[in-house]
Amino acid sequence: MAAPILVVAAALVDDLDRPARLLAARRTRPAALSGRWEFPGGKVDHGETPVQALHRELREELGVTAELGREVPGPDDGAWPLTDRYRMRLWLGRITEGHPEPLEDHDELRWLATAELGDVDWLEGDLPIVAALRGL
Ligand code: 9L3
Ligand code: MG
Repeated sequence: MAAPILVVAAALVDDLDRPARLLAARRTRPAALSGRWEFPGGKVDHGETPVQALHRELREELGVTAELGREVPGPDDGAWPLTDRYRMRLWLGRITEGHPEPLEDHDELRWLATAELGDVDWLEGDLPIVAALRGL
């Protein structure tokens, strides 16, 4: 089987030290994932570092610039397994420029408080990350 493709994403929070709210985005595509919520991000392109890719994705998908905080490591060598094709790395982030808008691949954004994290239908692969972030 081909090596899994690396995806990067951000848990955008209102405050990196004392996060109270987290930005969730509702996907519009592909059809199988449409309507499900996720941490914004996407695939790392050739010639990009994961962090460069994440900044590009946040600009393209939400129109924002963010300062990245710590990486939230997953169980698979630091990454979060998504499917047999994809694994994902995720960083905390805080928006420093721009107001987030669902510019591509999303049709709705929500700032969720801790008590609201279970209110949206997260992608399967993102659920364990949501659980890991609850402790924050
Ligand atoms: N994916 C899952 N959770 C996420 C992100 C950003 C992506 N938080 C999955 C959905 C797609 C694949 O990774 O199957 C590639 O993502 P994209 O490039 O379509 O955003
Ligand atoms: Mg994406």
